Amino acid sequence: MLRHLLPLLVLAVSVLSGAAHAEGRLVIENAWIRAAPPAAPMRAGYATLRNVGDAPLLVRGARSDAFGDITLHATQMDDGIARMRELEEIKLAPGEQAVLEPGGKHLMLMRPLRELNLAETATIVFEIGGGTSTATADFIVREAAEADPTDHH
Ligand SMILES: [Cu+2]
Repeated sequence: MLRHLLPLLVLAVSVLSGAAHAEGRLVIENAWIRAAPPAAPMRAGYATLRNVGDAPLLVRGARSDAFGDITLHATQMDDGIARMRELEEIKLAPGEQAVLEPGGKHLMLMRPLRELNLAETATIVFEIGGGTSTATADFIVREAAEADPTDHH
């Protein structure tokens, strides 16, 4: 029994230490979720993602126990009309940052699983690279600083 278990334990430890190492490389700042009526079927999340490591980094997606599904989106103006498209990943070179902000890239937070009122937080886990490492941030619900003409959610 023990003989079969041992290789599994070694594998688990090496995966964990790999994750901890990569975790230090993605820094998530200014994380917030736009306030919305309780019945809103989706929300938009914003943050600054910074690669503080010395290797390129791929942010492939995100998950949270507060939402049924999260995708990476970009908003772009198309003949004066704001349109969204899904991003497969966000690539960050060493030292590079991506600003997720109203009118630009954002997290599309779909199927809220619980109420999220002003000043409450939702924990969002970003999946990095092949999905073996993650970075986590608490997103706080707040009003947008000003009205956003490209907001279409
Ligand atoms: Cu969107």
